Amino acid sequence: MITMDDIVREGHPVLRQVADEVSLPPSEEEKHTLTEMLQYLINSQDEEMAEKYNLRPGVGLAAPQIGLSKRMIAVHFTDFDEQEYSMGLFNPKIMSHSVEKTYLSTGEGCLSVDRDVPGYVPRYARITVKGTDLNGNEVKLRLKGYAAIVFQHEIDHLNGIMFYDHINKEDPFNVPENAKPADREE
Ligand code: SB7
Ligand code: NI
Repeated sequence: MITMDDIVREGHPVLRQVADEVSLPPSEEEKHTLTEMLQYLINSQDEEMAEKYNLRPGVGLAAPQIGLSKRMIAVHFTDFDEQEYSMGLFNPKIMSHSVEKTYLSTGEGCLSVDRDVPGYVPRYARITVKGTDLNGNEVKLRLKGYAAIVFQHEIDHLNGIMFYDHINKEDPFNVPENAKPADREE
């Protein structure tokens, strides 16, 4: 079982590496690891499990965060429009994105970052993602708002990018150009 002891923290070079593609079909070991990553997220959102094993709640996890430089992500969350996302993806790729941006008014956090980093993280408002799921099926997802933000945060990890790399250093709460908040009515 994956716990916080397995999560690598900022400063570890693996978080800055460009992760390797998983050659398809994935091995049994790769499928097992991705299943465990998804299970971490499910456990971390279960109050009893989270308390018992000291799990910090997370809606997503990327393989580099457990020290594995491979293109694998897991997500587990319900979007603002009640749509549920619970899956593991091999080789997720953003095929296209909007010009319009979005951001969370609360900023972002990361299981690999043990401090608050305030500021808006500009993200594409809409993305299309392709990847291969745990059953070996090719999937194509059209995502907007919060879901688009979570997938971009995870795919960034595969490219060695941390959420705070996107924050405007001079003015962290400057509203990004072309952007509407994903979590607030305007
Ligand atoms: C806020 C939090 C996350 C994504 C987008 C906005 C995920 C946090 C957990 N992770 O560190 C996953 O990489
Ligand atoms: Ni993260």
